[in-house]
Amino acid sequence: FQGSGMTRVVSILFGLSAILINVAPLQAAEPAGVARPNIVLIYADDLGYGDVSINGGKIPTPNIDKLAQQGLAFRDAHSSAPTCTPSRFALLTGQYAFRQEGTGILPGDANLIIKPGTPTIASLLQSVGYKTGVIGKWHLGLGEGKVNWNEPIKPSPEQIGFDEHFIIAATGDRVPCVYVSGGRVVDLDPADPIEVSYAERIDLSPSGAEQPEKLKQRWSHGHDQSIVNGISRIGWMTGGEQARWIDEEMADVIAGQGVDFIERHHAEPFFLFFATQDIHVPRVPHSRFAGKSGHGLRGDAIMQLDWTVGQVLDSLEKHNLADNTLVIFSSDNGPVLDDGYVDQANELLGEHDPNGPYRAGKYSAFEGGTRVPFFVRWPARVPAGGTTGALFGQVDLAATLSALAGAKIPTGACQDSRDELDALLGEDKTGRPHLVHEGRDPHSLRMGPWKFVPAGPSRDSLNPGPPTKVAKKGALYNLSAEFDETTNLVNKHPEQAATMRKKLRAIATS
Ligand code: NG6
Ligand code: CA
Repeated sequence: FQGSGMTRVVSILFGLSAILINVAPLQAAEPAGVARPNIVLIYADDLGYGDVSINGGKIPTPNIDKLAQQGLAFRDAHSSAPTCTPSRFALLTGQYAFRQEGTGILPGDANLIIKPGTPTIASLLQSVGYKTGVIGKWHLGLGEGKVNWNEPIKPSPEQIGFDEHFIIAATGDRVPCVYVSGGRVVDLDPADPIEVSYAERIDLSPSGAEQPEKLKQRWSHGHDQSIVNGISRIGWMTGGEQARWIDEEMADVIAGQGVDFIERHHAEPFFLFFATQDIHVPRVPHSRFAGKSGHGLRGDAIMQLDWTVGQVLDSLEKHNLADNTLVIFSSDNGPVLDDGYVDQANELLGEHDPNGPYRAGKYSAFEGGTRVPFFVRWPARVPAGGTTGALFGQVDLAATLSALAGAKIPTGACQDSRDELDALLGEDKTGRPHLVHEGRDPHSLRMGPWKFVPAGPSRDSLNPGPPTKVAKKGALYNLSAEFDETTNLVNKHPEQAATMRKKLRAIATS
């Protein structure tokens, strides 16, 4: 009796699950024929438009090139700002960073600048069932008030939509030089607590300023405070010896975390924000890459970045996820050569052209500041081998990925983010009608082929040096006639300049 009862229950359950399986595809709100994709956003640091070989770079980047060739290559895609923190803020929140005070380059002990509860790409995807994780460079602050690095740190990425994190708090050149995961410093020995300060010299051991000759890599400007792993950094740090990272191992650690995340979540929809430390300074690649590019440590770091990308892509392949994973590859700002360490980035540059045909790079109001590599691969949906000239902003990813995944953005949130899914998938080749290129103040503006740079100083080189001073009337360039912003058309087309000046004001005050 029991046996036959069980059999009946099992067969009813079996029948029910068969019905459920049968109806499931009809209910899905997905594009016909494809399941909702996993999303992997690979975000390199300080990688210029021309730094990848598919965009003309002289350093081989076979994995990144392959990714681009298997999908869609953007020619006119932009980070929001020419530095890290505001770009990442805009990327995750779908809001231009200028709307909030205190969103410039953050010190390593800054507090989280995205208020818990603010919708982010991560929280939006999480709301529709994605497992979300961030690995690598964070640089959006942690905790509130004075952070105690020896206790659980809150708020962390967990409070703004990431189920998991394994991050460096700020940059490779800023203390604390430790990884943070689950709101705690990884491998911290409680008997050797960490102290961090940007205000006061708490580290009385010799600094980078005092012992430059003993350093593994010397500083050229700034970066002369606490010495960690033979390299002096910005800020002071004591303790946490066992938890300190080793720069040479960082790419392996981050790649390993990425592979592990995919392995653990391969059976459910996931969103991975995979933000490499490469190729930010200090450029200290593993011995597998050091000296291998023939273009110095900066080139070696590019090769290491490419290897890292290969690790993530291989892991998708291994789990049979490549076809239905949307992989986006980009960078947080344009390129820089001397960013504070003596690493021969200039001397060994050779014919390599980090900003491609564009003007200037990191920190600049000109195109090289924000026009970055941007590739989209989603074999199930996006044909291979495409290119697009659509104007695309990373600030649009919040609304675009939400639209793709069916997440609803609360009213008033992500105010600068536009649903540009058609452009992301290569179906609309125009993209945004206008895009702000955030600067310290003022901001520049793109409208179609036009670029308007208001009056003010702007970095105009891939190295520190005197800025170019844009005169009172501003500068206007037509990028369809020339890529490199050399001919100022502000006197020839004053009406276009006036329209753009007005538009900038309208966006800033909206
Ligand atoms: C600057 C640092 C630079 C880099 C940058 C942030 C000095 C002299 N320069 O202040 O080395 O760390 O901040 O880069 O300290 S970013 O990519 O994170 O925006
Ligand atoms: Ca950066």
